[in-house]
Amino acid sequence: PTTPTPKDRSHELVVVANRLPVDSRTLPDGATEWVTSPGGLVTAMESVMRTVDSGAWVGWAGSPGEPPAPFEADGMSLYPVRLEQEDVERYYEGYSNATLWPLYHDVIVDPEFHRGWWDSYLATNRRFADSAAPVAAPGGTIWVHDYQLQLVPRMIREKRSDARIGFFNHIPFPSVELFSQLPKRNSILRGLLGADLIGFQRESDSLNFVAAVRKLLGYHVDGLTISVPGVGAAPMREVEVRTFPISIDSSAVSALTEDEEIRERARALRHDLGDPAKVVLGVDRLDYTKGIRHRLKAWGELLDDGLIDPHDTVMIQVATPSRERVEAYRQLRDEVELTVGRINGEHAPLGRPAVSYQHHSFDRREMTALFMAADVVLVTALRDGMNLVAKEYVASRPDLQGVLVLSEFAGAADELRAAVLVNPHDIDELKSAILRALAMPEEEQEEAMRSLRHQVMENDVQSWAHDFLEHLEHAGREAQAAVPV
Ligand code: ADQ
Repeated sequence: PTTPTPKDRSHELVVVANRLPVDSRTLPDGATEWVTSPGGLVTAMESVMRTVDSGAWVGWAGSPGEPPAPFEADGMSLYPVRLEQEDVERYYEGYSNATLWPLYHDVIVDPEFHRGWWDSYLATNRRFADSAAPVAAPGGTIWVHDYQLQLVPRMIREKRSDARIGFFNHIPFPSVELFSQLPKRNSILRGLLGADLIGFQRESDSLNFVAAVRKLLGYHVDGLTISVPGVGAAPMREVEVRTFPISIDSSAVSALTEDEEIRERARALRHDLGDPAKVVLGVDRLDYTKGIRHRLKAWGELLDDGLIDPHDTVMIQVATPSRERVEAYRQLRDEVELTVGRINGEHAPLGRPAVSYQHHSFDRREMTALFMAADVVLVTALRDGMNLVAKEYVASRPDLQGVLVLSEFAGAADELRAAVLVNPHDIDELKSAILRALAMPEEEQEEAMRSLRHQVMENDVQSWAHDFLEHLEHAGREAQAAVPV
């Protein structure tokens, strides 16, 4: 049940993200109902929201035009931001997903630069900032998320210098050489530097950001602390940059594996595939950063070479529909589906796939059953901020069986050192890694999985969020006098 209750200047903690953590559902009588979407960020925020008296979330409700009035859900106040259809096309699909996304993922596809997109990004970021600034309590905390909203920290600071402002980037931050291609790059840096604390997934992202600030803005940098000149008469500020690798709700995922129905489902999944000796799994949003084409190429070649027998080894590829109005995503879908069709046409035994391809979403329980049924999970991202699938697989294997093949280019590779690490651009290396994973003796699997689980169970998304907020509380001092610029 939801009740509209906008509250000004009353929230101790305000989260700002492109999307609100809810999806709308139309009921048979035509009324709208809001259902919480079970993403990682929502889970993380639920745990920190419980520690404050009053929490709020500012974001887009998911459909263009007139937004719903503010409402309450799960003990949080939600403030919907208005996006017109044109903003969806220019700010979201354009500048965010066709300019920033490919550029920040090392130009796997060419980023597009259009001046109209930038104008919309600027205007839309302002709308998010204008919604967030008035609802934070005096001295309250505002936590801005991700690449769609990089201008928001500074825009909020201009109105609310009393607030503590944090920013976390969920995707990589590119090297200064690549970042320099971005038109309006300095505005992006200045936008981010409105925060007191800027968090990244891996150390290399933090270092890339600091290098860009030093080179492009010429600000004084001491380690990961940046001295930012105040605007007008405002004093010099110190902005902290720090690495906070995001995680999952590890114990909740692990607990699902105890559920008898899910265990049965895992057995049934294997049975439906013809009880193969080995099941290999890939789970990704259908995105060109995830290396799905490289994975299928390696798999196809292993079948061609006769090194994998499709009668006893099956691959499942789950590819969640994503950004289907952006051209590069349409092309990718066509290519992936063509390749899967070819592999199956050439290698699948009668009545059974060589690659079982699923282009839809699964719920958490089904996903856990898939992880429990998989002998090998392939995470072959060409570039990925973190990659939560890798951590979900590990959390789903308290039996200590199963092998994770993990790209060095996923943020998770910094922590999950016991995985079979691979450079997915090297198809031969990828093929060897897959064969090694398929042949790995049980004791070796156990040893690796024990080490991976230690990492994932100890560092969950709740501790990630608490850690960030704890650092934010101490960040953002006025700079010491006489710091050279
Ligand atoms: P994503 O690019 O979306 O996230 P990822 O970290 O792998 O990538 O998270 C995807 C999530 O969606 C996982 O929880 C996964 O289980 C789920 N999922 C994928 N396919 C699904 C399906 N068919 N059905 C149901 N669920 C599915 C961005 C960055 C990442 C970063 C996260 C969090 O690109 O690098 O790890 O944010 O910061």
